[in-house]
Formats: sequence, C-alpha cells, structure tokens
Amino acid sequence: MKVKLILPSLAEAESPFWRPIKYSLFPPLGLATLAAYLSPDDEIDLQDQHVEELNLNDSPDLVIIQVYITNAYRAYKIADHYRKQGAYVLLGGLHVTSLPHEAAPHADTIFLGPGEETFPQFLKDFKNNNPKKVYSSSIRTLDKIPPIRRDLIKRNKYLVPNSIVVTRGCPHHCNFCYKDAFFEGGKGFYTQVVDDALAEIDRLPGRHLYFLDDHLLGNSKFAGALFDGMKGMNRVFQGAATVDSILRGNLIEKAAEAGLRSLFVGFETFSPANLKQSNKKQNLEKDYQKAVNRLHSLGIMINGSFVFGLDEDDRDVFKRTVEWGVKNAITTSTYHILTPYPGTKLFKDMEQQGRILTRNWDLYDTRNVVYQTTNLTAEELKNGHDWAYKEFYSWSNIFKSSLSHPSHKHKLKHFFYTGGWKKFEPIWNFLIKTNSLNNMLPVLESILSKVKSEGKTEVAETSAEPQAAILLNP
Ligand code: B12
Ligand code: SF4
Repeated sequence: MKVKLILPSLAEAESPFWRPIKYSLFPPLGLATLAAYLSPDDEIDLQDQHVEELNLNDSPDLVIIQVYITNAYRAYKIADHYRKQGAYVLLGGLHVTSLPHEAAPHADTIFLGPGEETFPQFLKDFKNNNPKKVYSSSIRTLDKIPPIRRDLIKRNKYLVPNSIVVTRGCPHHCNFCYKDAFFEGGKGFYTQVVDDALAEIDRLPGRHLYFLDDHLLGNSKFAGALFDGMKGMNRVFQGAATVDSILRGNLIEKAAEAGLRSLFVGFETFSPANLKQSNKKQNLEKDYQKAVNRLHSLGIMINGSFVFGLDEDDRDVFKRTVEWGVKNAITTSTYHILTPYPGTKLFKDMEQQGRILTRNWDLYDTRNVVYQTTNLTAEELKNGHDWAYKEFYSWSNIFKSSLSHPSHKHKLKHFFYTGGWKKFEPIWNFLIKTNSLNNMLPVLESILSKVKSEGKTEVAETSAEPQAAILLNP
C-alpha cells in the first residue's frame, strides 16, 4: 500500500523569500511515531511542508494528515485534494480533537486524542474493509510502542533532528492549555517505561537531544530514574518544566548532571490574580527569582515563557516583564498574546461571555488578539507584545543581561546565544536555503556541552565562538 504522511505548515513557514528558523527546528515526530505501526511492505512518503515543497501530484492509497490550529485550513485543502483523487484520507491531531465537526467533512476517518492505540486499531479495520468514521482514544499507554520511524525523517533539513518525547501530557490543568481537551476521556499524563526511553535515546546519533515533553520533570520518580540512566551517556539536552518543579527536591540537579543545558520555563505572569484566572496553581506564591538563580547556579540557560493579555494586565505589564527578564539574565524570552484555543476552558469561558472576536484559526498563532480584552485595548496589547520582543532583543538589553553573569565566558556566551535567536535571522535563512542547517549541529553540541557552573559563582567553560550562537526556542 502507498501511504503518504503530511505535516502541513502555516503560510509564513514556506515563504520562498524568508524562512524563519523556528520552523526548521524539529522534525514531524508525531507522524514518524504513527508510521511505526505501518507494515514494512508499505511504500511510505513522509512530507513536512515546513521544510520542503509538497508534492501533490502522486496517488497514494492512504493519506495521513496532522492538523494543528494554524495549519488547519491548509490541511483541509490537502485532504479535499486527495479525497477527490480517490485516496482514503485520515485527519488527526490537536485541532481535530478540539473541533471534530469542523474536520469531519474533509476526511474519511478522523482521530481524537493520541494515536498510539487508535491508529493500529484503524489499520486492522481498514485491512478488513471495515474502518470507522471516528476513532477516539481511551486506552493510554506508551508501553511497548514500536520504535519511531526516524529513517523517514530528512535529518539534514532540521537544526534539531534529535527531538524526543518520553511522556505525554502534563499533571497540571492551566485553563489556556490544549492539554485537558486533547487528553479528555483517559489519562492526561503518562510516561514511557524508563528503559524504553533510554533505549530510544541510545538510538539517536550525536550528543544533542531536545525533549519536547510538556513537562519533563512532571513525574519525579520517572524523571529521576531517567536522569540516573542518562548520566553515563554523554548527552547534552534541552527541555521544559514548571517553576515549582525547579524549586522542589533535587531533581533539577540530577537533570543538570545528566546533561540538561537549557530549560523552557512557563513563568507566564507575575500577577496572582492572573495565575488564579488561568488555574496555574503551580506558579502561585512561588519565588520566580529563586528558580532562576537555581538554574543559573547549575549552568542551565533559561527560555522564559510569558503571556500578555490576561484580565489583570495593564499598560505597564510589557515594561515590567521585559525589565524582569533582563535583570534576571533570562537567556531568551517567548512572549505570547493570550490565545483561547477551541476546546480549552478559556475558550469556553470567553465564548460564554461573548468575548471571542474571530474564528479565523490562522490568527490563533499567539501573535494576534482574537478576543475582547478588558484593561487593555486590542491595539495596546498587540503593540505591547511586539514592543516587548523588540525591547528584550535590543542589543543594549542583550548586553546588559549578559553582563549579569559573574564569569567572563558566560557573559560572552549569553550575549551571542541570545543575539543569535533574533539578530542572525538572515544567516539562518541562508543556511536553510542552502540545505546546510544540519552542519550546525556539532557546533551546537559543543556550545551546550561546555556550559558548567558551580555554586553561586558561575563558571562557563565554553568555547562558543560568536558566529556559532544558536537559538533553540520553539
Ligand atoms: C514541536 C512543536 C512545534 C514545532 C513544529 C511542529 C513539528 N515539527 O512537529 C514548531 C516550532 C514549528 C511549532 C510552532 C508552533 N506551535 Co508548536 N509545538 C510543538 C510541540 C512542543 C511538540 C509537538 C510534538 O512533536 N509532540 C509529540 C508528538 C508525539 O505528539 P503529536 O505531534 O501531538 O502527535 C500525536 C497525536 O497528536 C496524534 N496525531 C497527530 N496527528 C495525527 C493524525 C492521525 C491521522 C492520527 C491517527 C493521529 C494523529 O498521534 C501522535 C502520536 O500520539 C507541541 C507541544 C507538545 N508537547 O505536543 C507544541 C504545540 C503543538 N504548538 C502549539 C502552537 C500554538 C504553536 C504555534 C502557533 C506557536 C507560535 N506562537 O508560533 C506555532 C505554529 C505551529 C504550526 N506550524 O502551525 C500548540 C498547539 C495548540 C493547538 N491547539 O493547536 C502546542 C500544543 C503547544 C502548547 N502547549 O500550546 N510547534
Ligand atoms: S503546565 Fe504547561 S503543559 Fe501543563 S497544563 Fe500548564 S501550560 Fe499546559
């Protein structure tokens, strides 16, 4: 059987003139996970529109499309095209799970929730000529899942080909997050068996890994055993975790020993009222600065995530947030405009209050205001968000924030790493177009491997060259 797997991109990601690096970071891991259930006899073509031009002139028997909110319209068009040709088309992923009625007319079969149980079930039914219209995941386990078909990934097209997920979901319930809606009807947080996760890591070439787990420290027993197992593996890695998990116990030390070099942290807001509104209990009354200091003392760089537009936010929120980030030497910041994804509690609340202003999903990219604001006007919010990015990544602030590190080398490293994220886009664009992104991987590995800090005095033993500054923030 001829099978085609497609990850459609949002329009911005495939401009022939300008290719933002963030869309060439990670390969389509979800689709490669699903491909593992196909037969070795199947002829498989996996295409990621973020990094290649889609070939729509083929004639596969089965088409599998992953749908995010910002690629939904494109996904539906591609699905319609292949159905017209007589292919059997499957749609699944986050957006299909949130809005099955919207997706269903474009597919022969839709999938709600994770695919590890439902997709192999579908394949059996399909073989028996008895596929259902809808498959909804209820059994949730990562036990004995087949090895991801990484051979289908065009590694040279990505800066970070070694992305990996060893858990699914998250133990928390923030009301703006996709997580509760996607995992409805079963477990919302579960892990791989530690030995399986270690085996998957072992299969990955090179040293660098990026864990895409929502919360790598979410299950301390699992994470502790994973980091123990990774200790001798000579890896360097990046991941994401919550503020409370950084402050609790000694898990973060174990992570650092195992090779953790940078962490995405959801600070989101400094306002207790905003945290309560978002049901982000795990951040309430937590000392953000202490968490930052702890990470810095371990030589772990920080990518802080912040949300603008929660009801308590006023006109000063942008300045306050940028100043805090610069003062605390946050390496990179990601600023989001609050975005109510369909299916979330936030969306339901706003819909009830008549605050949803548009259902054009292309605008749900966290850079546009799609709901009725309270204290701020939509214009103030949009302008404030854009200003925050510009201001945080201004050379003067990059310089100021780098200088906060005690060691000379760490200062330099911070300066070029942060600069690389926003200031060297033309170089990334060139590397993407010349298909040479993957050549930067050894440079990245060497930068991350040498970061080391001890106690309160940070010692950054790095040989990072200015031109090697690397961004790694989705
Ligand atoms: C990597 C990533 C990206 C990458 C690109 C995607 C890629 N190459 O895979 C980049 C950096 C480009 C990116 C960008 C953005 N992202 Co992003 N990203 C992620 C991240 C961290 C990991 C995705 C992943 O690999 N997961 C692991 C795999 C195994 O799971 P999976 O992909 O969901 O696949 C499983 C199921 O969904 C299902 N499945 C999926 N498709 C199908 C199809 C069929 C037929 C079947 C049977 C099953 C099935 O089966 C798979 C196995 O269980 C997620 C968070 C997360 N933890 O998932 C956010 C996430 C997907 N991103 C999100 C957002 C909002 C964005 C941005 C809009 C952010 C921004 N401000 O720019 C952009 C635009 C995205 C776009 N291209 O449209 C949101 C999506 C919200 C939503 N409701 O859609 C998430 C969930 C983050 C969050 N917590 O809010 N992102
Ligand atoms: S901690 Fe992060 S992943 Fe978990 S529910 Fe909150 S926003 Fe979602």
